[in-house]
Amino acid sequence: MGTETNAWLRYAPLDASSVKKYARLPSHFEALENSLVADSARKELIQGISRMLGRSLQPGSGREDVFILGTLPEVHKLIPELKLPNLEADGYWLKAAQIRRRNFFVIAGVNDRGMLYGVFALLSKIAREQEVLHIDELEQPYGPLRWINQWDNLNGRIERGYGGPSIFFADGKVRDDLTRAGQYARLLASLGINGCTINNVNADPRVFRSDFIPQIKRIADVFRPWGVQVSLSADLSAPKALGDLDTFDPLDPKVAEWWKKKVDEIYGEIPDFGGFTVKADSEGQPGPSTYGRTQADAANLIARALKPHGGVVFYRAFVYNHHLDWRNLKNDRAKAAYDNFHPLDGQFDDNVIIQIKNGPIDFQVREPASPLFAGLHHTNEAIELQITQEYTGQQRQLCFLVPMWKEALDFDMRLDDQHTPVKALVAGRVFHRPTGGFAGVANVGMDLSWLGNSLAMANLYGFGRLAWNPDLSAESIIEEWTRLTFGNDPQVVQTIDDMQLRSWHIYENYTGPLGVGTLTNITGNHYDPAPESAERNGWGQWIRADHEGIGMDRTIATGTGFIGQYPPAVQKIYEPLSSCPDELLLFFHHVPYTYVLHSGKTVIQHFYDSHFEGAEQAAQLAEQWKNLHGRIDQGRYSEILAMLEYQAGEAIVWRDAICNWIYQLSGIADQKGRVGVQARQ
Ligand code: GCW
Repeated sequence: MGTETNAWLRYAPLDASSVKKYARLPSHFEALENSLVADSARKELIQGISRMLGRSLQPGSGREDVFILGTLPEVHKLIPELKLPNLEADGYWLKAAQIRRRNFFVIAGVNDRGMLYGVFALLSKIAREQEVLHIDELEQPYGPLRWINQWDNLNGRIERGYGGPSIFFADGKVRDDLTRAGQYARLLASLGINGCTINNVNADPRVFRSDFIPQIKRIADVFRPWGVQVSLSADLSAPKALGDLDTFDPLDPKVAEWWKKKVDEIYGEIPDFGGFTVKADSEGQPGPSTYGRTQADAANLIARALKPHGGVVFYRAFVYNHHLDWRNLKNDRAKAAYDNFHPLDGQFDDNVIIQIKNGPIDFQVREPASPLFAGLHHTNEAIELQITQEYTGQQRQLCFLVPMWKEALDFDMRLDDQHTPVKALVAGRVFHRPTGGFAGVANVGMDLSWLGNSLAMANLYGFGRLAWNPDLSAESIIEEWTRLTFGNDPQVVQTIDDMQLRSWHIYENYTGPLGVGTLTNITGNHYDPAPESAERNGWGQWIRADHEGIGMDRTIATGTGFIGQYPPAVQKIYEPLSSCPDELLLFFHHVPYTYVLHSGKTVIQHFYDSHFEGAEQAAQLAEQWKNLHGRIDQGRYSEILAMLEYQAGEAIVWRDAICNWIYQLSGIADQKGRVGVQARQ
């Protein structure tokens, strides 16, 4: 197929009637700006128009109808008649105008990155056969920072990566051939992603070795033309682990000096280096607790080294104790992020961003929004979303996560009883923070489809689109993606959109409904059904299922008190059983199996019904896909059909495992006779 690595940037030729629609687009271009990024913008425009419309754009000589590519001030100089809009960094303006009897199609960016984003936006519209001839469109990002995290190890393997080996590293070194890294940067740029952390947050200190930094520079060199800043995950113990010092105490001046020198060295090689992502005091990673220091001490230590160069630190809030005593009913891992970071609010430097996972546990199939989003008023924050489907089918099952992310981003924290959606908090809009934004854990690999199957790429696309504009609906995002990836045949678009939009709920149905957690094997592969693996160990992903009932009591009144971390108006929703939504019931409450949901069903019957329904729905997905036979290329058709048929089988495995488990525990048979005593008769 060859073009698969282009994902949503295929620029497939449009059919003749659509090509005609764009006949009045200019035949020439003028590029006003000179830079690496501006060159990419120009080349991309020429390539996209040529591939989709079969026309080769020529440099203008001052008289023809032209595409004008430039920054806003440059455009103003050329066409003073145009009144320039006010836009934030990375924003762009697409404007068709007739001036002095000449047709101008202006693609203007606030900076060269904005201009590149404008080109991608225009080409996306043409690929989707949108009207552009009279365009006047302003776009700017919702928040300043839109980063991707890759959990790549230097040996070339990727933690929780399901799309093959690393595109960056092999055998302890940066790969010789970085073609795929460059292609990846282009894909990211088309979404407006402006930073990428290339190594695992379980970080290897060797990235800081002086012979390694020039290797990182080679990656920065292939990212630069696309406006994507390279950044590194930092092991806080690096000064000691590399043998340079006998301590990594964040308050020791020698340690501060080490980081300053190291950061200066990095910027010497990579002047547009982005900064660091840090996982500390979590799951065995070293951290400031070794010296009795705070997370703020550690974050500020490296932030100060980065500050003179304009770099930032994404400091992860995923700090928790994985040796919790499960016998203590007051213990609760969900409380950890807030307990660790809320008391430090206001102590972080301005170039530190606290990176908070969307939910308080760990990327489960459904969780409430983390209360920490509302718990930092004097600190920058970012939301961490997981594109790689660690707990949601590992790209071997269909699970489009945008509807789930939308729930977190749109969740209203009701601070001071005012509308306070999470998206506004993370973008720094509520407390007028200098920065903030979005981080997505992608973990693409060398597989030609990047993530392991081409439908999963809707999650990478969706993350990028939401990071640019979280107000977009899941429906509009998937419609864009499907058209770009599979073309504009209405039956193809409608079928794939429908499958993708239903897929998260289907996966939830046959794995872990009612907010109970994914019920997967949490100590092993995070994939197979194994609910018992979550109980009676220190990891704190407890379901608390016994013969009487199920669910974690996180209430203020009788439980762990986790609900108390939310603003009062949110507490009022989750604390009383009468208002807690069914889909999160077991996250917040421990109830008997016979408890009656708002839906009118008992909890136990809901388990049976949702698992049988989910397995049926999964089987339907494969049937739906078969309707597309002959409408899309055979390669992708067969690859995806095989995946969906496998998924239908897995859904049955899940259904039976979970239904039998809960029947064994509860002793209550399925009213419909599918599980338990009646099933055996
Ligand atoms: O979900 C867990 C994963 C770990 C990961 C960790 C984290 C990088 O199972 O593999 O480690 O989260 O987010 O730090």
